[in-house]
Amino acid sequence: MSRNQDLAGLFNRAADVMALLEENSFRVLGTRKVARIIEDLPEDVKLLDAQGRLEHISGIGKSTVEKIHEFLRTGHISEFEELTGRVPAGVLEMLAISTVGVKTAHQLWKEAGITTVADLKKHLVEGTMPKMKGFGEKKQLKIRQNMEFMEEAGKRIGIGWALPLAESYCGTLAKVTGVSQVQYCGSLRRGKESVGDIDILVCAESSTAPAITQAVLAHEQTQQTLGAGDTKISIRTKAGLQIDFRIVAQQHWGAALQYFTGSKEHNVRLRELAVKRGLKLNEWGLFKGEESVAGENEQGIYAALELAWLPPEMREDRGEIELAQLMYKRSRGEHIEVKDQRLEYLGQKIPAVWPVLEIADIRGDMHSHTTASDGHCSIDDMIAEAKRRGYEYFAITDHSKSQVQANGLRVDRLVEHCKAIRAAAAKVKGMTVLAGSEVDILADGSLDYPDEVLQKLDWVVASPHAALSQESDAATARLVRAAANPLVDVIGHPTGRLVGGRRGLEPDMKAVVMAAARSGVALEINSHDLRLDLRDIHARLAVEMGVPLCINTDAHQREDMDKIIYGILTARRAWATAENVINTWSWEKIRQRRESRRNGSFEG
Ligand code: DGT
Ligand code: CA
Ligand code: CA
Ligand code: ZN
Repeated sequence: MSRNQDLAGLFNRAADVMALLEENSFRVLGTRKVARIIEDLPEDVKLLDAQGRLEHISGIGKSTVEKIHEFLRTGHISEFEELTGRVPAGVLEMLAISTVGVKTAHQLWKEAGITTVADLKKHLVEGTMPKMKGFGEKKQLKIRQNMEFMEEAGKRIGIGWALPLAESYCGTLAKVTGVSQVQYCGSLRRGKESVGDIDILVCAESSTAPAITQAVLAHEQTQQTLGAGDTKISIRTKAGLQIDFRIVAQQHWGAALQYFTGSKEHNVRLRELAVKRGLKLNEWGLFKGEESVAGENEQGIYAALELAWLPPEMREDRGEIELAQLMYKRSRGEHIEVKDQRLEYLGQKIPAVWPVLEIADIRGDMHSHTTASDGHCSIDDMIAEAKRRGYEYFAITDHSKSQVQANGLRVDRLVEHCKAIRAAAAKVKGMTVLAGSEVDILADGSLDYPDEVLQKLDWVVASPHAALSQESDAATARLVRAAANPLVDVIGHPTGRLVGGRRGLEPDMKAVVMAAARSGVALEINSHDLRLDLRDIHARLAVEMGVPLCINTDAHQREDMDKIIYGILTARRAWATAENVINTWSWEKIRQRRESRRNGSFEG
């Protein structure tokens, strides 16, 4: 929800300003924490406020509520503006350069008198930087390189780019003699929709470093080395992405894996748990004094902290630590009581081992296109591909008539198309082929085909494509209305957002999820790496409220079906297990639910 993001941005920015002004560090931390809480809210702050629920959110105190009120009234927070006025705008801009943290910016400002990014660049290029402690040639070069990179690339890289690239480097390194394991970490391993850089861990003795360096440099995507030592190699790829490789010995592998996977917030919590037990946790291991307690594998570290191991996608400090504590207890046969509100919905279902959702759990793709609308492959080709993947069912859902630019089908063409799909289906053994539609949800929430037409289809995905910048209230009403139609099986890419591109609809997602819960419609996680819609926090809301998800690829050609992995990663970030995803069920189970919704006997 972008209003929440804008508000969180103000708190984050204020925390930066406070740090630059050397305010009390508790105040800085507290402000950052509030920013994170707001960022993670699955509902619009305006709505929460209107319903008087703002003050009940843990971590949001009275003074924060007052600030939020001011923001909702005026769009700004005067206390923060007053603070920001005390720092030159250019100094704040510098913080966007990676490797320029608050400390460095403060130093540049106070010691060198540099107050603009342009001025900073000039000093770096001309070598006129005043001498300062901890500000040697190396650091200067790094800042300069990062500035140049920012000018080139500007923003974060989508997971659809980063994951194949990381896998390619990992594949290359796995073949190097002396390398026993390779794993990408960081935000990529956590399955985030976009990443700042790629972090790769290589398990080997440091004597292998030269061979590893050689292999990295020989990779066809490597453009430039930023640094190469015995334990760390940094490069820039041709696409402008930075990759950091770290070489780690076997006995530190698990600790390094855990540390570099993050998130930083998750790690901070783990370190606190370690400290409480008189232990020290870092990227080398978990230590009691000098003695190593754990470090060779991740499980050992979690277990020593009395936590169950959790999938990387859940490590965002969004309640997973509390869950891991309960899972650990349960695995040891202890009675558990759930007090944490966020965990309540899991209730007595808290497992001893988290049942990680896998690609193999997916039994069918329920949203795809053919040349009948804007796809690139025939009905037969798409069916063959689904069959090749071992799917038990497969839905062909071309666009409806309003999608003129996508060659959407008028009713007469839809009838013909369904005939063709069913004829093709009759030739397929062992896979149920569904003749469906991706029907447009029009701006007012009505559908692009009348009910009589939808009634005849085997599968109905309803998605918004146009009017994606409408007001939030209108977007809510639109999606709620579409969700209420029992002829709709799935709401496809519910917001229409594009990662790093279009904001899409910004409905009151809780209202949409509640409408889905009432009607029994599933909500899609569209797996296309540029969509990932529902996004993680919204899908989490669906899971918490018992609304099933449907993970589809929206394939427009055979190879698009590979993109299912991105949907799976997003679903894991939403704490979904196979149970929460309808297309891990048998077709018979889906069909029965569909029947009951269509004949009015469905009961939540
Ligand atoms: P990104 O690259 O912006 O998408 O996000 P990450 O999470 O990959 O962050 P990155 O690349 O800066 O660092 C990789 C991991 O290293 C991060 O997930 C956790 C760990 N890490 C980095 N900085 C810190 C820190 O200051 N404290 C702790 N505890 N861990 C850190
Ligand atoms: Ca990273
Ligand atoms: Ca990194
Ligand atoms: Zn669509």
